[in-house]
Amino acid sequence: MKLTLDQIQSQNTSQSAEHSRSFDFLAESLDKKGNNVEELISKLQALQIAIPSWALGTGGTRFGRFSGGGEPATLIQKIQDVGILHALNQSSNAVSLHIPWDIPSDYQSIKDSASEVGIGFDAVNSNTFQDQANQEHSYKFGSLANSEAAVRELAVEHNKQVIEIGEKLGSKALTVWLADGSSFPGQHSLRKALENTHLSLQEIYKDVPEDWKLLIEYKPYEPHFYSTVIQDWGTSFLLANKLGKKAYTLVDLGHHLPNTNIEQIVATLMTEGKLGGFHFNDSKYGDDDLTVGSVKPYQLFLIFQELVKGFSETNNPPLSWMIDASHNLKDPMEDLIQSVQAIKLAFAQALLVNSKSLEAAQENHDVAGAQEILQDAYRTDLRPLLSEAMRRSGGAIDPIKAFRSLKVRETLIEERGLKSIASGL
Ligand SMILES: [Mn+2]
Repeated sequence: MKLTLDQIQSQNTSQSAEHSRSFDFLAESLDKKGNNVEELISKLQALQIAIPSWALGTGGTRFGRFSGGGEPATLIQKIQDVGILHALNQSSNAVSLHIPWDIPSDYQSIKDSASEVGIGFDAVNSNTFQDQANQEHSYKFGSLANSEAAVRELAVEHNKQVIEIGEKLGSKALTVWLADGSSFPGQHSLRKALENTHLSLQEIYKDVPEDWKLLIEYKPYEPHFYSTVIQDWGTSFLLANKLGKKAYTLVDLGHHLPNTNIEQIVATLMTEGKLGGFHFNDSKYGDDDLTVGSVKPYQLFLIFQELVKGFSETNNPPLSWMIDASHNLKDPMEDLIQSVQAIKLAFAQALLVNSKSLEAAQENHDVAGAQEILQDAYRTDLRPLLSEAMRRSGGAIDPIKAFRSLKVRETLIEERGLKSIASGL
């Protein structure tokens, strides 16, 4: 299935009068406050968030999985789904592949299907947290951190293969998330596990092309519940620094203990020029993989406020923006549309913050004033601005509404059947 511009514009026609009214009203009030509305729109149009290939099928929990029907069973179908999302919101022009769930069999046809719907390839993700069929050694007791050299070599080799696959597709980053850790005190040597990880990453780093980034993800717990080798941003940052200029820290919002000040982590990493990428999601308790902005939208805004400031005030390079969520209740595509909208909304709100007034309030220790400035931006309803940016780019004024009235899921079920199941989680 492919959505055409005509289909989307026919959806927009019925909403355009109401949209124009609310956009004009917003634009006028933004303008009065000294904002450059055209500049805001072009920044929103430029923001592109990569869609992870594993999020296009229904996610599961360890208790069960309830498939929604019409799921993409092949990589080409996954790319087609990202194409549909991009057609609707004009903000999802890349897919982030997970290897080995999505190893291309025919590179040219994969690239052709992607370019047909205007999709590129963002970071490729390696997987050493599960054993593959007929694998020679097991990752049960760790991969890059394993005490056995043969297991470490296998895991290093896998990462090198993932880089090769990414190069053929035009990716520019490898994301490494390790499940390595221990579930019981004394299970392994904490120092040796870290040192083995460092040495293994050094081997992988040698194969990272000069114009690539190695993104090191961290997570405090799960699947192990006593220690995780790369447990926090500090450990990731330490390894990235040891490895060199191609290595960066990747922040996954769900990979923090409750109440961690993630915006402060962003600020610190950007000061050091070592923030490489983002995995967006939301969480209430842990790595819940909930829709971005569904639980803590104010925190998301505060994070974006640091990102926006960081981009203008530090030399931190551009980031890989990706969603990393996969839930088991919603239509995965509607969930992704909501996530991308939440990211753009937080970004737009952050762009609205009057940085000069905020700095003045900070200099004058005007604590209440600083809060007023932040919350004035956060509490401005910018949804018509998002709609206008999408409309001008050829997308839908309301992507969820369009997804539903164009009967995307129904058509996909017709095409692929009710029982088609996506590879991956
Ligand atoms: Mn992640």
